[in-house]
Amino acid sequence: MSRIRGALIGCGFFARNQLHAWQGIEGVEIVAICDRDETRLAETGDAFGIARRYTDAGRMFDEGGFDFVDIATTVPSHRPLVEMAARAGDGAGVHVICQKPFAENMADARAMIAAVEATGKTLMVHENFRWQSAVRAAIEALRGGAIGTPFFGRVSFRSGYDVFSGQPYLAEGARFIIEDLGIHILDISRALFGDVARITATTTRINPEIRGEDVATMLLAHEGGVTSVVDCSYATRRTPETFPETLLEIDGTGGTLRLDAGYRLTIQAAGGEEIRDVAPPVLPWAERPWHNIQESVALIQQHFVDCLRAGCAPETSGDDNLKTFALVEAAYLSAAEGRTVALAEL
Ligand code: NAD
Ligand code: 89Y
Repeated sequence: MSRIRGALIGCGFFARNQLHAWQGIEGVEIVAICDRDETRLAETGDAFGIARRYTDAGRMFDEGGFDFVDIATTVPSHRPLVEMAARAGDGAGVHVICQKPFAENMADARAMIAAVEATGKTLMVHENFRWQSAVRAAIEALRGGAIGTPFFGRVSFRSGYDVFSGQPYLAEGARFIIEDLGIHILDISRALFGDVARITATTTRINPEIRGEDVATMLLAHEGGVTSVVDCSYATRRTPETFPETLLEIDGTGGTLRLDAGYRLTIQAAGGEEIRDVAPPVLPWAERPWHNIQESVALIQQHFVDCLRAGCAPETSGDDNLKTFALVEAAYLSAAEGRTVALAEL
Protein backbone atom coordinates (compact mmCIF):
# COMPACT_ATOMS: atom_id res chain seq x y z
CA MET A 1 0.00 0.00 0.00
CA SER A 2 1.89 3.10 -1.18
CA ARG A 3 -0.20 6.29 -1.11
CA ILE A 4 -3.15 6.07 1.28
CA ARG A 5 -6.17 8.27 0.64
CA GLY A 6 -8.60 9.19 3.41
CA ALA A 7 -11.87 11.06 3.86
CA LEU A 8 -12.91 12.83 7.06
CA ILE A 9 -16.47 13.29 8.35
CA GLY A 10 -17.21 16.00 10.93
CA CYS A 11 -15.39 19.32 10.62
CA GLY A 12 -15.94 20.50 14.19
CA PHE A 13 -13.91 21.47 17.24
CA PHE A 14 -11.56 18.48 17.31
CA ALA A 15 -11.25 17.55 13.62
CA ARG A 16 -8.67 20.29 13.01
CA ASN A 17 -6.20 18.36 15.14
CA GLN A 18 -6.81 15.24 13.09
CA LEU A 19 -6.41 17.13 9.80
CA HIS A 20 -3.18 18.79 10.95
CA ALA A 21 -1.87 15.41 12.06
CA TRP A 22 -2.75 13.78 8.70
CA GLN A 23 -0.77 16.49 6.94
CA GLY A 24 2.31 15.42 8.89
CA ILE A 25 2.04 11.72 8.04
CA GLU A 26 4.08 10.55 5.08
CA GLY A 27 2.16 8.94 2.23
CA VAL A 28 -1.32 9.93 3.46
CA GLU A 29 -3.66 12.43 1.84
CA ILE A 30 -7.12 13.49 2.94
CA VAL A 31 -8.91 13.78 -0.39
CA ALA A 32 -12.47 14.55 0.78
CA ILE A 33 -14.28 16.04 3.76
CA CYS A 34 -17.89 16.03 4.88
CA ASP A 35 -19.98 18.06 7.33
CA ARG A 36 -23.70 18.77 7.43
CA ASP A 37 -22.83 22.34 8.37
CA GLU A 38 -21.86 24.19 5.17
CA THR A 39 -19.98 26.98 6.95
CA ARG A 40 -17.74 24.56 8.87
CA LEU A 41 -17.25 22.52 5.72
CA ALA A 42 -16.13 25.55 3.71
CA GLU A 43 -13.85 26.90 6.45
CA THR A 44 -12.19 23.54 6.93
CA GLY A 45 -11.81 22.86 3.20
CA ASP A 46 -10.24 26.28 2.70
CA ALA A 47 -7.93 25.97 5.73
CA PHE A 48 -6.59 22.56 4.67
CA GLY A 49 -6.80 22.94 0.88
CA ILE A 50 -9.28 20.09 0.37
CA ALA A 51 -11.43 20.54 -2.74
CA ARG A 52 -13.85 17.60 -2.51
CA ARG A 53 -16.51 18.68 0.00
CA TYR A 54 -19.81 17.01 0.91
CA THR A 55 -22.75 17.81 3.16
CA ASP A 56 -24.05 14.27 2.69
CA ALA A 57 -21.83 11.37 3.80
CA GLY A 58 -23.82 8.91 1.65
CA ARG A 59 -22.91 10.83 -1.47
CA MET A 60 -19.26 10.95 -0.47
CA PHE A 61 -19.16 7.16 -0.02
CA ASP A 62 -20.99 6.67 -3.35
CA GLU A 63 -18.35 8.73 -5.16
CA GLY A 64 -15.55 6.90 -3.25
CA GLY A 65 -11.91 7.25 -4.21
CA PHE A 66 -10.50 6.79 -0.69
CA ASP A 67 -9.11 3.87 1.34
CA PHE A 68 -10.22 4.91 4.81
CA VAL A 69 -12.68 7.19 6.55
CA ASP A 70 -11.90 9.17 9.69
CA ILE A 71 -15.16 9.76 11.61
CA ALA A 72 -14.76 12.86 13.77
CA THR A 73 -18.43 13.49 14.59
CA THR A 74 -20.08 13.18 18.02
CA VAL A 75 -21.47 9.83 19.14
CA PRO A 76 -25.09 9.84 17.82
CA SER A 77 -23.87 9.61 14.21
CA HIS A 78 -21.16 6.97 14.82
CA ARG A 79 -23.25 3.86 14.19
CA PRO A 80 -24.88 5.03 10.92
CA LEU A 81 -21.57 6.35 9.60
CA VAL A 82 -19.56 3.23 10.49
CA GLU A 83 -22.22 1.07 8.87
CA MET A 84 -22.19 3.30 5.79
CA ALA A 85 -18.40 2.86 5.61
CA ALA A 86 -18.85 -0.92 5.75
CA ARG A 87 -21.40 -0.82 2.88
CA ALA A 88 -19.23 1.44 0.70
CA GLY A 89 -18.04 0.14 -2.68
CA ASP A 90 -20.86 -2.42 -2.96
CA GLY A 91 -19.96 -4.00 0.37
CA ALA A 92 -16.18 -3.99 -0.08
CA GLY A 93 -16.04 -1.34 2.66
CA VAL A 94 -13.25 1.06 3.58
CA HIS A 95 -10.94 1.07 6.62
CA VAL A 96 -12.45 3.04 9.52
CA ILE A 97 -11.24 5.25 12.33
CA CYS A 98 -14.00 6.39 14.68
CA GLN A 99 -13.74 8.91 17.51
CA LYS A 100 -14.54 7.99 21.09
CA PRO A 101 -17.01 7.39 22.63
CA PHE A 102 -17.36 4.69 19.99
CA ALA A 103 -21.09 4.07 20.46
CA GLU A 104 -24.17 4.98 22.48
CA ASN A 105 -24.55 1.49 23.96
CA MET A 106 -23.01 -1.99 23.87
CA ALA A 107 -25.45 -3.36 21.30
CA ASP A 108 -24.54 -0.58 18.84
CA ALA A 109 -20.82 -1.07 19.50
CA ARG A 110 -21.06 -4.81 18.79
CA ALA A 111 -23.08 -4.21 15.60
CA MET A 112 -20.52 -1.66 14.35
CA ILE A 113 -17.62 -4.02 15.00
CA ALA A 114 -19.44 -6.86 13.21
CA ALA A 115 -20.24 -4.64 10.21
CA VAL A 116 -16.58 -3.74 9.63
CA GLU A 117 -15.36 -7.23 10.46
CA ALA A 118 -17.56 -8.63 7.67
CA THR A 119 -15.61 -6.52 5.15
CA GLY A 120 -12.19 -7.64 6.39
CA LYS A 121 -11.16 -3.97 6.72
CA THR A 122 -9.41 -2.40 9.71
CA LEU A 123 -11.39 -0.61 12.45
CA MET A 124 -9.61 1.60 14.98
CA VAL A 125 -11.26 3.66 17.69
CA HIS A 126 -9.53 7.04 18.09
CA GLU A 127 -8.63 6.33 21.75
CA ASN A 128 -5.58 8.54 21.88
CA PHE A 129 -4.78 9.20 25.56
CA ARG A 130 -2.75 5.99 25.87
CA TRP A 131 -0.60 7.46 23.05
CA GLN A 132 0.32 10.62 25.02
CA SER A 133 4.10 10.47 25.25
CA ALA A 134 4.19 10.82 29.05
CA VAL A 135 1.63 8.05 29.49
CA ARG A 136 3.46 5.97 26.92
CA ALA A 137 6.73 6.33 28.84
CA ALA A 138 4.99 4.95 31.93
CA ILE A 139 3.38 2.07 29.99
CA GLU A 140 6.73 1.12 28.49
CA ALA A 141 8.55 1.29 31.85
CA LEU A 142 5.90 -0.92 33.43
CA ARG A 143 5.87 -3.42 30.57
CA GLY A 144 9.69 -3.48 30.71
CA GLY A 145 9.51 -4.60 34.36
CA ALA A 146 11.02 -1.40 35.84
CA ILE A 147 9.13 -1.82 39.13
CA GLY A 148 8.54 -5.57 39.10
CA THR A 149 4.94 -6.77 39.12
CA PRO A 150 2.44 -3.95 39.76
CA PHE A 151 -0.15 -4.51 42.48
CA PHE A 152 -1.70 -1.02 42.90
CA GLY A 153 -2.36 1.88 40.57
CA ARG A 154 -4.00 5.29 40.71
CA VAL A 155 -4.84 6.90 37.38
CA SER A 156 -6.01 10.40 38.07
CA PHE A 157 -7.38 13.32 36.05
CA ARG A 158 -8.50 16.30 38.15
CA SER A 159 -9.05 19.73 36.63
CA GLY A 160 -11.19 22.86 36.65
CA TYR A 161 -10.52 23.69 32.98
CA ASP A 162 -13.48 25.05 31.03
CA VAL A 163 -14.11 22.40 28.40
CA PHE A 164 -17.66 23.63 27.76
CA SER A 165 -16.74 26.72 25.76
CA GLY A 166 -15.10 24.63 23.02
CA GLN A 167 -17.47 21.66 23.34
CA PRO A 168 -20.87 23.05 24.47
CA TYR A 169 -22.59 19.66 23.97
CA LEU A 170 -20.65 18.35 26.97
CA ALA A 171 -22.86 20.46 29.27
CA GLU A 172 -26.07 19.14 27.76
CA GLY A 173 -25.93 15.34 27.98
CA ALA A 174 -27.33 13.27 30.86
CA ARG A 175 -23.87 11.68 30.99
CA PHE A 176 -20.69 13.73 31.11
CA ILE A 177 -17.34 12.96 32.65
CA ILE A 178 -17.15 9.16 32.50
CA GLU A 179 -18.41 9.01 28.92
CA ASP A 180 -16.34 11.95 27.67
CA LEU A 181 -13.08 11.92 29.64
CA GLY A 182 -13.20 9.00 32.04
CA ILE A 183 -13.30 6.72 29.02
CA HIS A 184 -9.70 7.77 28.26
CA ILE A 185 -8.57 7.36 31.86
CA LEU A 186 -10.19 3.92 32.10
CA ASP A 187 -8.43 3.00 28.87
CA ILE A 188 -5.07 4.07 30.31
CA SER A 189 -5.74 1.85 33.31
CA ARG A 190 -6.44 -1.07 30.95
CA ALA A 191 -3.26 -0.32 28.98
CA LEU A 192 -1.25 -0.35 32.23
CA PHE A 193 -2.87 -3.16 34.20
CA GLY A 194 -4.87 -5.27 31.75
CA ASP A 195 -8.52 -6.17 31.49
CA VAL A 196 -10.95 -5.68 34.32
CA ALA A 197 -13.14 -8.18 36.16
CA ARG A 198 -15.17 -5.84 38.43
CA ILE A 199 -15.76 -2.11 38.89
CA THR A 200 -17.35 0.01 41.62
CA ALA A 201 -18.11 3.67 40.93
CA THR A 202 -19.56 6.77 42.53
CA THR A 203 -20.47 9.94 40.65
CA THR A 204 -21.59 13.42 41.56
CA ARG A 205 -22.27 16.77 39.92
CA ILE A 206 -20.67 19.89 41.41
CA ASN A 207 -21.20 22.38 38.57
CA PRO A 208 -24.89 23.38 38.63
CA GLU A 209 -24.74 24.68 35.06
CA ILE A 210 -24.32 21.26 33.47
CA ARG A 211 -26.64 18.27 33.26
CA GLY A 212 -24.34 15.28 33.76
CA GLU A 213 -21.85 14.21 36.43
CA ASP A 214 -18.53 16.05 36.61
CA VAL A 215 -16.84 13.90 39.28
CA ALA A 216 -16.37 10.14 39.17
CA THR A 217 -14.36 7.82 41.41
CA MET A 218 -13.91 4.25 40.28
CA LEU A 219 -12.33 1.17 41.85
CA LEU A 220 -11.21 -1.50 39.37
CA ALA A 221 -10.31 -5.13 40.10
CA HIS A 222 -8.14 -6.20 37.17
CA GLU A 223 -8.16 -9.81 35.98
CA GLY A 224 -4.40 -10.10 36.60
CA GLY A 225 -4.77 -9.12 40.27
CA VAL A 226 -3.96 -5.38 40.22
CA THR A 227 -6.35 -3.01 42.00
CA SER A 228 -6.58 0.45 40.46
CA VAL A 229 -8.35 3.66 41.38
CA VAL A 230 -9.44 5.77 38.41
CA ASP A 231 -10.57 9.21 39.54
CA CYS A 232 -11.78 12.03 37.32
CA SER A 233 -13.00 15.52 38.05
CA TYR A 234 -13.79 18.71 36.17
CA ALA A 235 -14.70 20.42 39.45
CA THR A 236 -11.21 20.62 40.93
CA ARG A 237 -9.92 24.17 41.25
CA ARG A 238 -6.27 24.22 42.15
CA THR A 239 -2.98 25.71 41.11
CA PRO A 240 -1.25 24.59 39.04
CA GLU A 241 -4.12 23.65 36.72
CA THR A 242 -2.96 20.37 35.19
CA PHE A 243 -5.36 20.03 32.22
CA PRO A 244 -5.03 17.75 30.31
CA GLU A 245 -2.50 15.69 32.26
CA THR A 246 -3.21 12.23 33.61
CA LEU A 247 -1.24 11.58 36.80
CA LEU A 248 -0.10 8.11 37.85
CA GLU A 249 0.87 6.40 41.09
CA ILE A 250 1.90 2.78 40.65
CA ASP A 251 3.33 0.43 43.25
CA GLY A 252 5.03 -2.78 42.18
CA THR A 253 6.86 -5.64 43.87
CA GLY A 254 10.19 -4.07 42.92
CA GLY A 255 9.55 -0.34 43.27
CA THR A 256 7.26 2.58 42.47
CA LEU A 257 6.44 4.73 39.46
CA ARG A 258 4.97 8.21 39.68
CA LEU A 259 3.90 10.51 36.85
CA ASP A 260 3.48 13.87 38.54
CA ALA A 261 2.19 17.25 37.40
CA GLY A 262 4.50 18.90 34.88
CA TYR A 263 5.16 15.59 33.09
CA ARG A 264 7.70 14.41 35.67
CA LEU A 265 8.25 10.66 35.70
CA THR A 266 9.91 9.20 38.79
CA ILE A 267 10.88 5.55 39.05
CA GLN A 268 12.28 4.25 42.33
CA ALA A 269 13.59 0.70 42.23
CA ALA A 270 16.50 -1.34 43.58
CA GLY A 271 17.48 1.43 45.97
CA GLY A 272 17.86 3.97 43.16
CA GLU A 273 15.78 6.80 41.73
CA GLU A 274 15.41 7.96 38.15
CA ILE A 275 13.62 11.22 37.36
CA ARG A 276 12.76 11.99 33.73
CA ASP A 277 11.15 14.96 32.03
CA VAL A 278 8.59 13.31 29.75
CA ALA A 279 6.91 16.53 28.57
CA PRO A 280 5.40 16.20 25.09
CA PRO A 281 6.74 18.35 22.25
CA VAL A 282 4.59 21.26 21.07
CA LEU A 283 4.02 20.36 17.42
CA PRO A 284 4.15 23.33 14.99
CA TRP A 285 0.33 23.49 14.74
CA ALA A 286 -0.32 22.75 18.41
CA GLU A 287 -1.00 25.06 21.34
CA ARG A 288 -0.63 24.74 25.10
CA PRO A 289 -2.20 23.17 27.10
CA TRP A 290 -3.71 20.97 24.36
CA HIS A 291 -0.29 20.02 22.93
CA ASN A 292 -0.28 16.84 25.00
CA ILE A 293 -3.52 15.61 23.41
CA GLN A 294 -2.55 16.98 20.00
CA GLU A 295 0.71 15.01 19.91
CA SER A 296 -1.19 11.84 20.83
CA VAL A 297 -3.50 12.42 17.84
CA ALA A 298 -0.48 12.47 15.52
CA LEU A 299 0.92 9.33 17.19
CA ILE A 300 -2.29 7.29 17.04
CA GLN A 301 -2.91 8.24 13.41
CA GLN A 302 0.67 7.22 12.54
CA HIS A 303 0.00 3.93 14.36
CA PHE A 304 -3.15 3.39 12.23
CA VAL A 305 -1.14 3.88 9.03
CA ASP A 306 1.66 1.60 10.28
CA CYS A 307 -0.95 -1.09 11.01
CA LEU A 308 -2.54 -0.74 7.56
CA ARG A 309 0.87 -1.13 5.96
CA ALA A 310 1.84 -4.08 8.18
CA GLY A 311 -1.60 -5.72 7.93
CA CYS A 312 -2.03 -5.95 11.71
CA ALA A 313 -4.76 -4.81 14.12
CA PRO A 314 -4.31 -1.44 15.84
CA GLU A 315 -3.89 -1.39 19.61
CA THR A 316 -7.30 0.22 20.03
CA SER A 317 -9.17 -1.92 17.50
CA GLY A 318 -12.95 -2.17 17.77
CA ASP A 319 -12.63 -5.40 19.76
CA ASP A 320 -10.11 -3.89 22.16
CA ASN A 321 -12.08 -0.70 22.66
CA LEU A 322 -15.27 -2.63 23.39
CA LYS A 323 -13.61 -3.56 26.71
CA THR A 324 -12.96 0.11 27.54
CA PHE A 325 -16.47 1.04 26.45
CA ALA A 326 -17.88 -1.76 28.64
CA LEU A 327 -16.09 -0.16 31.60
CA VAL A 328 -17.93 3.09 30.94
CA GLU A 329 -21.28 1.31 30.85
CA ALA A 330 -20.40 -0.71 33.95
CA ALA A 331 -19.32 2.41 35.85
CA TYR A 332 -22.66 4.13 35.19
CA LEU A 333 -24.53 0.98 36.19
CA SER A 334 -22.48 0.67 39.38
CA ALA A 335 -23.08 4.32 40.32
CA ALA A 336 -26.82 4.09 39.56
CA GLU A 337 -27.37 0.87 41.52
CA GLY A 338 -24.79 1.42 44.27
CA ARG A 339 -23.10 -1.92 43.73
CA THR A 340 -20.04 -3.59 42.26
CA VAL A 341 -20.58 -4.63 38.63
CA ALA A 342 -18.86 -7.63 37.05
CA LEU A 343 -17.85 -6.91 33.45
CA ALA A 344 -19.23 -10.34 32.52
CA GLU A 345 -22.73 -8.87 33.13
CA LEU A 346 -22.51 -6.64 30.06
P1 NAD B 1 -18.34 19.11 17.17
O1 NAD B 1 -19.79 19.10 17.52
O2 NAD B 1 -17.57 20.37 17.35
O3 NAD B 1 -18.12 18.64 15.67
C1 NAD B 1 -18.81 17.57 15.11
C2 NAD B 1 -19.13 17.94 13.67
O4 NAD B 1 -19.72 16.80 13.04
C3 NAD B 1 -20.14 19.08 13.51
O5 NAD B 1 -19.58 20.09 12.70
C4 NAD B 1 -21.37 18.43 12.89
O6 NAD B 1 -22.05 19.28 11.99
C5 NAD B 1 -20.75 17.24 12.18
N1 NAD B 1 -21.67 16.11 11.98
C6 NAD B 1 -22.40 15.45 12.90
N2 NAD B 1 -23.08 14.43 12.35
C7 NAD B 1 -22.77 14.45 11.04
C8 NAD B 1 -23.14 13.63 9.92
N3 NAD B 1 -23.97 12.60 10.06
N4 NAD B 1 -22.63 13.93 8.71
C9 NAD B 1 -21.79 14.97 8.56
N5 NAD B 1 -21.40 15.77 9.56
C10 NAD B 1 -21.87 15.51 10.79
O7 NAD B 1 -17.68 17.91 18.02
P2 NAD B 1 -16.17 17.78 18.49
O8 NAD B 1 -15.98 18.51 19.77
O9 NAD B 1 -15.26 18.05 17.35
O10 NAD B 1 -16.13 16.22 18.88
C11 NAD B 1 -16.21 15.23 17.89
C12 NAD B 1 -15.84 13.90 18.54
O11 NAD B 1 -14.48 13.98 18.97
C13 NAD B 1 -16.66 13.57 19.80
O12 NAD B 1 -17.02 12.21 19.77
C14 NAD B 1 -15.72 13.88 20.96
O13 NAD B 1 -15.92 13.05 22.08
C15 NAD B 1 -14.39 13.57 20.33
N6 NAD B 1 -13.26 14.26 20.94
C16 NAD B 1 -12.15 13.51 21.14
C17 NAD B 1 -11.04 14.07 21.74
C18 NAD B 1 -9.85 13.19 21.94
O14 NAD B 1 -8.87 13.58 22.54
N7 NAD B 1 -9.89 11.97 21.43
C19 NAD B 1 -11.05 15.41 22.13
C20 NAD B 1 -12.20 16.16 21.88
C21 NAD B 1 -13.30 15.58 21.27
O1 89Y C 1 -13.78 15.52 24.80
C1 89Y C 1 -12.70 15.33 25.66
C2 89Y C 1 -11.62 14.46 25.23
O2 89Y C 1 -11.77 13.45 24.58
O3 89Y C 1 -10.43 14.91 25.72
C3 89Y C 1 -10.60 16.09 26.48
C4 89Y C 1 -11.97 16.60 26.05
O4 89Y C 1 -11.78 17.46 24.95
C5 89Y C 1 -12.73 17.35 27.12
O5 89Y C 1 -12.98 16.54 28.22
